[in-house]
Amino acid sequence: MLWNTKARSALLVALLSGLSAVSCLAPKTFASPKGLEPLTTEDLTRYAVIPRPRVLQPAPGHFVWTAETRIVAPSEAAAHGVAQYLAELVATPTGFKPQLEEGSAAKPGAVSLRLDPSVSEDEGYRLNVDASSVDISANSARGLFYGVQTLRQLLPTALDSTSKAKLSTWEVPAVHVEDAPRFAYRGMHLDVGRHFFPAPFIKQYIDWLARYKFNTFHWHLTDDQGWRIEIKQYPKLTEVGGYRKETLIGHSHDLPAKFDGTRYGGFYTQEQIKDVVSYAASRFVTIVPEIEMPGHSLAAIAAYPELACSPGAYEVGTKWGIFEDILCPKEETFTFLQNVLGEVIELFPGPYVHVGGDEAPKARWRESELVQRLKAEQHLTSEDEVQSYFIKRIDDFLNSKQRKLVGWDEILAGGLSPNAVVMSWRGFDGGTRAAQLGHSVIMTPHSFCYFDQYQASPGAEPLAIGGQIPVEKVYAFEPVPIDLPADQRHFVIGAQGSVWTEYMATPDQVEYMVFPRLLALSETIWSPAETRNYPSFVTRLRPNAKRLQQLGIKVAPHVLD
Ligand code: TNX
Repeated sequence: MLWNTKARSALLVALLSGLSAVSCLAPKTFASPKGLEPLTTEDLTRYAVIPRPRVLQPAPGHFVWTAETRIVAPSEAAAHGVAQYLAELVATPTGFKPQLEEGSAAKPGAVSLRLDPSVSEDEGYRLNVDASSVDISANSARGLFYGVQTLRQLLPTALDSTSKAKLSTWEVPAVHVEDAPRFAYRGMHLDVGRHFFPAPFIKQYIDWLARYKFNTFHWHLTDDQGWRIEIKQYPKLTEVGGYRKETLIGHSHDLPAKFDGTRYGGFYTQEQIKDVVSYAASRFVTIVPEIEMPGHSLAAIAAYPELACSPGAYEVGTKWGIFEDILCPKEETFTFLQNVLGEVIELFPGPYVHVGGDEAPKARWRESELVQRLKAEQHLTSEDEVQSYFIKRIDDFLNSKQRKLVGWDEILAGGLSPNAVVMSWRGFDGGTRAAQLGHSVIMTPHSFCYFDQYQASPGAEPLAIGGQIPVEKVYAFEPVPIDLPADQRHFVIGAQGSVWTEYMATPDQVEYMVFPRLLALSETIWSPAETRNYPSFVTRLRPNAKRLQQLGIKVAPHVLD
C-alpha cells in the first residue's frame, strides 16, 4: 500500500536522523569542538554568518524571495517594527515592496516573525529556512531582530547595495539555526571629543553595531579637547567647550609640536541626541553616555573656570595626552555635575551612565587648600581617596535617579564605590579585582580591544596612536580573565571595542580602524568560546567585507588580501 511505503520511509528517515546524532551521519553544525570545523569552505561561504550562531545546520535547497513574498508578524508594536525594518532592508536592492501581514503563526510562502515563549534565552532566536518558508521565532522583538540580522547575511551579498541590484533571484539557503549570545553587554565605544562626528555618522555606526549583534553604544561625549553635548543650564559648555582654537599635527610624540592653526569643533543639540537615542532603540542598541570627571575635563573648565581648584584662564585642549587641570571636588562642582547629569539622564533612558574616572593627575588637588581641608573633614588619607569620595557622591546621585554608574578601572583606587560597574581598560587586573569584590565588569583591555592601535606594521599604515592589534589578536580575545574563580565569572557582563579618535579625523578613518576588527570582536562576545575558529572566521569574513565595501565602507585589507 502506498501509505505503508510512505510510513516505512518516514520511519527510516526518523531512525537515520536519530542515529545521525551519534554517528558520522550527524548533520553538520556550527557548534564544533575548538579547532575543528565541521563545515566545508563552501558551506562557510554559503552560510557566512558573523557572529557565528550557536548551532547552524545546513540543509539542501533554498527559499526564493520574490516580489510576492509577504512578511508575517504579530501586531505587537516592537515585533511589527522589526517586520517593517526587514521590509525596508530588502526594498532598495530587490525593488520588492514586501507586504506586511498580521499573524502569529508561520505561513507557507512567507517570511514569518513569531513571538514564541518556548525560545527561552534572552536575545536568542531560532531561524528555519526551507524551500517553502522562512520562519524566525524568539521570545522578544529583540530576538526577532537578531534573527533578521542572520537572515540578512544569508541573502545574496547583492542585498547590501545602495541602489537596485542587478540580480534576478533572491535565494536564502535552507538552514536550521538556534542562537543566543554569550554575553549580555556587547559594546562599541566612540570618542567624539578628540574629533567630532556628526549625528548621521553616529546613526551609521549604530547600524554597524546592530548588524553584528552588538547591543550597546558607549558614546564618549566629553574630553579635554571638546564638550559635545548641549546642556541647557550651562550653554558655555558647548559655546566655549565645544571648540578648540587649533589641533596638533602629527603624533603627540613628535617634537617640536606643530599645530594646524584652524579652529575646530562641534556638538550635538539635545534634539539631535533624542533623535539618535530613538534611532538606536529601533536597532535594539542602548546608549551609555559618558561625561568625564574629574580628569579629561579641560573643555568644561575652559567654559567654567570656577570648576578648577585655582581660578585662571583655561583653554580647550589642542594636543593629545593627559592634562593636570581637573575638576575640583568643591560643592559648586558637585552641583554643576548633578545638574549636567540630570539633563543627561533625561536624554538617555538606558540603565548606565559612564563618568570616566580615568587618568586624573592629582597635582592640583595636592596644591589646593580646599582639597586638603576636605581630606581632613572627611578623614581621607590620600588624593586617591578624594577621587573615591568624588565618584561615590556621583554614584549616590545616579542611584537616586535609578541609574548605575560605570567608570574606568582607575575608580578602584582609593576604594570602589559600592554600586559601581568597572570598565577594565589597563589590562585584565582591574576587572578581576572588581569581580572579586562582587562588582559587574565590562572588559575592554587596551591590548585586545583598542581599535585606535595599528592593525598591521605601522610603516604602511595611516598614522595611529601606536601598538599593534591585528584582527587575529582581536579574535583571540577572551573576556573572562583566566584567574577568575568559576563562581565569580558571571560578574563579567561583557566586553567592548574602544575607538579613541586622536588620530581619526574623518569617518573614513574610523571605518578603516573599525573594520574588520569589529566583526572579530562580535564573534568573541556573542559566540560560544569553544566554537571559535579563526580560519572559519576569515572565510565568513570575505563575503561580509564585500557587503560593507558595496556600501562604500572602508575596510582594512590585511586579512582579505
Ligand atoms: C587612554 S582608555 C585613555 C584615553 C585615550 C586612550 C588612547 C582611557 C580610559 N583613557 O583618554 O584616548 O588612552 O588609547
